[in-house]
Amino acid sequence: KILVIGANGQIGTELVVALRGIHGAENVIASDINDPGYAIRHSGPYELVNVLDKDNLHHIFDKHRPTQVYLLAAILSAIGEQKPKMAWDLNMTGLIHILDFAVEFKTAKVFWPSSIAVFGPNSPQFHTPQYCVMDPNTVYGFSKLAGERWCEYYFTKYGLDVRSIRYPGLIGWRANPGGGTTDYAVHIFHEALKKGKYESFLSADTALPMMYMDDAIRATISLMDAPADQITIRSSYNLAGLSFTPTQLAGEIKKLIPGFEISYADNDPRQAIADSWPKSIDDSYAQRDWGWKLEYDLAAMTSDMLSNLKNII
Ligand code: VAH
Repeated sequence: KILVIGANGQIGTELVVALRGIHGAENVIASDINDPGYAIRHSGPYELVNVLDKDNLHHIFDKHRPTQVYLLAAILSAIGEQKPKMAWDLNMTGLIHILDFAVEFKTAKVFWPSSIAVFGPNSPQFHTPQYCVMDPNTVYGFSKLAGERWCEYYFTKYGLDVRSIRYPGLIGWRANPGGGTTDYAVHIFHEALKKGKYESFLSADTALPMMYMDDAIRATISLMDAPADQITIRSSYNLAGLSFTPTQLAGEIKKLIPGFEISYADNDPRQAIADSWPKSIDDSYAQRDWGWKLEYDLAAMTSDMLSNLKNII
């Protein structure tokens, strides 16, 4: 049995679909703090889970004895700056509860998402390496950095096979992002189809590491399926994706929606968060340890997003 916690989120929604396609719907338990979207509930088992409620978690682990747990519940960068203590509590205490129950119930593998948000203003900005100065200045960023330290600690101290990826900004059509800084790169597609224009909350030349969700899900499953002795990083793997600016993304959309117009808001608080992050990432460890290779470039991502979104908007 595989337990996905945070199944209604941007990554969770996609992971439930992918894992159910591989393992069968009845073997993948979707769970979240609230009732699911229609699609998730009606394709397999669903539980209400609150990662801050130890009794609830103990009951779920005892009932399902999961062999794998994906903990995707988190508060992202932008909302994290509005609710810093709540973000720290949910992101940190939630993780520690899951790590403890995974040890207690001998869960074979645990996945936990980190982010390129663990890097900060003094990290190298281009081709940011796996190991470097990391001075994140968002609560989300340093909760993810601390979480990486906890993951490596539980591997070293208890032998827990916990694995992690530092995701770039993720772009997908099945579920919207919630409260992140890279969300502009999803909103722009919806607005392009609905209104033919979009006002970006990040400035025209803000380059960020991004990735199409199909690549992110494939990377996650590749990492989780890799033999344990190939995994040399037990904090979290850099994953590069592709780097682009709002202007470059708008240019790609214009090729398919010729009249599309982009404009730029100024002094949005998310600009400062984006400016503290790297512009591109080096993911040579993921390439070496578990054969990672990106499939979607900017053109392929843009056409796949638009062709899927236009059917559901
Ligand atoms: C966020 N989507 O914007 C997340 C992600 C790298 C960005 O961590 O907060």
